Amino acid sequence: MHRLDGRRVTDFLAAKFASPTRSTRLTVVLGRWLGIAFTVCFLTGLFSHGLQNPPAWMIFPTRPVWIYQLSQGIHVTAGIASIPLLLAKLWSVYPELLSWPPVRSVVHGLERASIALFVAASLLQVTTGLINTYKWYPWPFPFRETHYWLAWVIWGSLLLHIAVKLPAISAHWRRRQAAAAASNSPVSGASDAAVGESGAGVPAPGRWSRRAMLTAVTAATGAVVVTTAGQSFAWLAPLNLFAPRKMGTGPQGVPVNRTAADAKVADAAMSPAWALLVRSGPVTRSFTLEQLRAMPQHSHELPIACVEGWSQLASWRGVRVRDLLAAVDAPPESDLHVTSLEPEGAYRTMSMPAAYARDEQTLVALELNGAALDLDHGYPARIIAPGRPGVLQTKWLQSVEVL
Ligand SMILES: Nc1nc2c(c(=O)[nH]1)N[C@H]1C(S)=C(S)[C@@H](COP(=O)(O)O)O[C@H]1N2
Ligand SMILES: [Mo]
Repeated sequence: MHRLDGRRVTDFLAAKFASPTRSTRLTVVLGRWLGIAFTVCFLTGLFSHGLQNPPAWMIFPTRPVWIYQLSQGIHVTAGIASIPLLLAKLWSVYPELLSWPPVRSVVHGLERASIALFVAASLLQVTTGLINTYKWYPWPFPFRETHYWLAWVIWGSLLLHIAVKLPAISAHWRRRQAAAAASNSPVSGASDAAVGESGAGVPAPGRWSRRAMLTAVTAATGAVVVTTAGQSFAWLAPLNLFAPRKMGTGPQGVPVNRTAADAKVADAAMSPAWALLVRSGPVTRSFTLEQLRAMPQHSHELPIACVEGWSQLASWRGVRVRDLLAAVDAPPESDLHVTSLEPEGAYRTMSMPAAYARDEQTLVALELNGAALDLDHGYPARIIAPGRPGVLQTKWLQSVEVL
């Protein structure tokens, strides 16, 4: 029997998967792209999280009205793009992940631990994020909180990783430097020495050049972006093959996230006794659908922009929220508490900061694209406000109260 020798195993694996395409330069180039994609995801993610769980200093931009549609479309698209980039980057370094002994010193051990954390958190982040865009939640933890905290874990471990690898990164930042570094003294690992090439690299027969590898990664990234971004960006909608929601589908030409049947509101929403309750302090009024229709009606083109990335511009018509506030003598500068007829669940209640409540485009919508709201779009009345995540555009209204 042979004793299992770790070094032998990893040397064997490294030799088996060796490719002259792998080099520090390739890793740095991929790392740059991935770094950009992750930074974009992080910043747009913070914005989205802040809109839903606002810290005290949060600002709530309402113009342009498509600001959240844009930022969340970019968030989901950059997240999808980072999947092929992350896989390619892992491919470019994994002989190093297999190097033996696994820990050479305390610093080396810490560095590897941070990389393990970064890789695990990143893979979990992009796969759960992707699955989430398919409206599938096959896990017991709350998605948004987990997604948010994983982002900080990724960011922390990434900064540590960049700090540790700074010498290699700066030596291979420019193509010319990289060529020199590869032929003189490889900064990290034996991969550069094995390459024995310069610049874009002359491949050994039967091997890919680095440029071919980068072209393939670019093509793969471009392909996943182009076939999914049409859920968020109308001009790419015809190419939307894989994103789960298609623009222009669903009742009244707008996709539905959760139907009235799913939300168990159909009976309450169809009830002839329905009336919208509006309250400010001691003043309470209730408005029947007829009374709401008798008030001044306003029309606005506003998007539904789901946190899951799909969005759709639509034409909404209804009563200004600030007119309803005036009817109960509330100042337009009021934070609101809105409830849905929905009996339970996270969508039942919604807080609306004054920035939206006072906005002339924030409506209690009664119509969508020229007809009374479909039951699945929130009949008899729903909220539509500029610049807000779809999840806060509450359907099947019950009450609007000043906090
Ligand atoms: N009461 C209630 N409002 C709701 C929801 C819900 O499930 N219940 N879904 C929200 C989500 S996540 C989105 S993206 C939008 C979608 O609106 P639509 O179904 O009319 O397209 O409604 C929002 N309003
Ligand atoms: Mo949503």
